[in-house]
Amino acid sequence: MDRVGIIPAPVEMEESMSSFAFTDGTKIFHNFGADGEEMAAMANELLGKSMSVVEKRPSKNVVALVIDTTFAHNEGYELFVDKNGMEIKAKWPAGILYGLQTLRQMYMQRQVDTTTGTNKEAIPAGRILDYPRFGYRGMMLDIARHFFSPDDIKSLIDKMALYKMNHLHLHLTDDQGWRIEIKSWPKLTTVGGKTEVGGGEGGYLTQEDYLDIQAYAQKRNITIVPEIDMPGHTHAALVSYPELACDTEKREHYTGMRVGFSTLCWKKDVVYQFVDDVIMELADLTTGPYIHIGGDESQVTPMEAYIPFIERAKSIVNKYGKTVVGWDEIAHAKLDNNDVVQWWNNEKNTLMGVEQGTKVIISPAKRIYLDMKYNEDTKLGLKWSGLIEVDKAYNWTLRDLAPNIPESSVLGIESPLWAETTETIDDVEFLVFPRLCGVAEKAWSKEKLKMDWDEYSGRLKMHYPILDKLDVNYYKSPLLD
Ligand code: TNX
Repeated sequence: MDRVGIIPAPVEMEESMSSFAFTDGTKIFHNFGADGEEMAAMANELLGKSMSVVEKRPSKNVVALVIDTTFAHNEGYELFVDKNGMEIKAKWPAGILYGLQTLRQMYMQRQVDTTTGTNKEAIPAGRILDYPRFGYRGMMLDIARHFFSPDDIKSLIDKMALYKMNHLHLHLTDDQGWRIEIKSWPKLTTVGGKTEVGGGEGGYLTQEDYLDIQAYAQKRNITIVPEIDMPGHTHAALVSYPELACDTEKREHYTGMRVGFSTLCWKKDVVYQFVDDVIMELADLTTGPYIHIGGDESQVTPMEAYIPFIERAKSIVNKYGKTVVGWDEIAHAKLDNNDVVQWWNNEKNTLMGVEQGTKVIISPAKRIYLDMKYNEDTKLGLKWSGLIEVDKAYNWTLRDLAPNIPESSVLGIESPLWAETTETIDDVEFLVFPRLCGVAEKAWSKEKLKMDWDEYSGRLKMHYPILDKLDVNYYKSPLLD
């Protein structure tokens, strides 16, 4: 088993001297009813097989998916392989899914192994015990600066799932576009969704699209975290409904890349009615616990207005039963231990949150912003927080980067992809992969005292053929040659 490069690195792995080879007669057994049926179908999908499901567990040639409620780790799993077959044991179906993703990585690597005499259907025997370091392992996709279709979003979900990520934060609104249908304010999308950076045609998710994406994600144990950015980053809303601005002037669409010039008018009742309506509809659609209220770069909202605005937005989110997440600026407001601060830029802000008891999502721009260029020659991306080669996105520890943020406050790690420069999902993939693989490892695997780039990069190299097979347009770093 140690010949295979699993990412994120499992907690424990032992190899034994045999293997199990799939044949046409390999069966799937499970012990968890309708959910088990679904998981068996997922196993076939992930492995590209059509194994039939049997009710009685055979002694040989079987893939057994076993829920054991006494297993110690909620999202963890144990994968056991010997010559008679394999068993994935977990407390939750999510753990079974992660065991399958590990198996899928091993299987795909074997499929492309060109060593003579290898049986491409053979999985090395051994045992893996695995469970995550953090419960929040995420990526953010900005569909406001450029719009990406439900199919694009689903294809990204598939790839996140392979690396055991479990939260997809969708940045749904910004100056350039409003991308989620709100039935009580229809012009947000019919007007505000019409364009994007560069003047392309934009687009938006209907509520039906959103539900469909959410259900697709849920099957892969991924929770959608929707973001409505406010009070800044709201030009598209102001274009749609000028009464939400202090000056009520009619505005033109904005298709550039500047930030920090728009604000909802904090003095107006209609603005709070608007926020209430939007959050009510979104909370109603969303199955996950979080609603992200943005709160970043509100440079034209005076601080004495920003603070009460955020507090009011928070109370609306809480009223609809959801937990607030916001960019680190929101920690200027009064928060409590149900809230979550997303550290992207300012450690001081983040600590103001921690002092109020909030949880923290780690998203440092200088290390894991996926929209930063890899090097000076990278055509896509920005570089305001630096150039981020694949090693720089991996070689950090929480202790080095944020010695004052206690690990007990950390919910997890999320890597954002801002989409100012990415017009297509191929562009997105180029910036996301392979950096996201390393971020997934940081969020899942035990933190090592010293980051071992040599060891990691060896494993990462073994994922190139997997990414090729999945048709991912990834960046081939010269560091891995
Ligand atoms: C800063 S990160 C922003 C975004 C931009 C991004 C570009 C954050 C909370 N705000 O509005 O898209 O930089 O990297």
